[in-house]
Amino acid sequence: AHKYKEVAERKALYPVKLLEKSLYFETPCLSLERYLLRPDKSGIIAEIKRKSPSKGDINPYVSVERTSIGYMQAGASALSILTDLNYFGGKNEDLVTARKFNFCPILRKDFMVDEYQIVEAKSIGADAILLIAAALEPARLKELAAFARSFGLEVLLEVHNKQELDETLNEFVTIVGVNNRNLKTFKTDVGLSFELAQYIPAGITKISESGLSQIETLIELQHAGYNGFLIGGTFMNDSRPERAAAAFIKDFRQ
Ligand code: IGP
Repeated sequence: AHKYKEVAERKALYPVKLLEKSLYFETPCLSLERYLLRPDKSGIIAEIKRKSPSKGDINPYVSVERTSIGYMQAGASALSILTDLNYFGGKNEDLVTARKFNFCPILRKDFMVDEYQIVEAKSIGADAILLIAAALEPARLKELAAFARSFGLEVLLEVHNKQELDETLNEFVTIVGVNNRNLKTFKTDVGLSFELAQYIPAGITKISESGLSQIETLIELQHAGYNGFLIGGTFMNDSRPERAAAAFIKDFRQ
């Protein structure tokens, strides 16, 4: 609910007409899907988040510039930047910063409820947005997905169970992420990704999200058909997340 208020406030300050002047409207988006599948990349989407509802403070003073450059150099396929302030301590400027120093696709991680946030995502240089099945009616999710695609933004659909997947998958979605974190208990169970893999249609790029910390798990997930891995905490818990990412990705590639 805080999202609607926040969006209304920003809309008043920065109307769509103003956002549309951003140079990024003239720049095509990079394809998250394509970068996940690139053989010279790792398939890892490396995340920047300062805090979270489940962990509290994680890395509140992280340097977005150093971390995002380091993630890219470590071989991340893409970056995930939290822009939600209330729960995750992020802001739009974090994504703007990451964009300035990086060539890889950037996922704007936020709770999307309004078209305005999608225009905003494009205006700050994002390449993809997250739509959470648990937070949106299927028809509404489809509208937002279509709207995002009209700007060239790719859509990552996040699901927690088969029902959400069946109800919300639509033709505007090319990437599905299974979030291993239970939203009620905040516990993660990678078993969920293994369970749901069989229900995600062929041709959709599959991502496993949350609670990933072991190389062996990633390899098993690859065997189960996953093309991408969204990793936050495992990197962000280090005072130098880019160093943790470099070590992890190096091991993963061996
Ligand atoms: C990363 P982890 O357990 O590696 O830190 O998780 C990512 O999956 C998680 O931050 C996330 C998230 C979200 C955050 C997944 N879906 C939706 C905010 C909103």
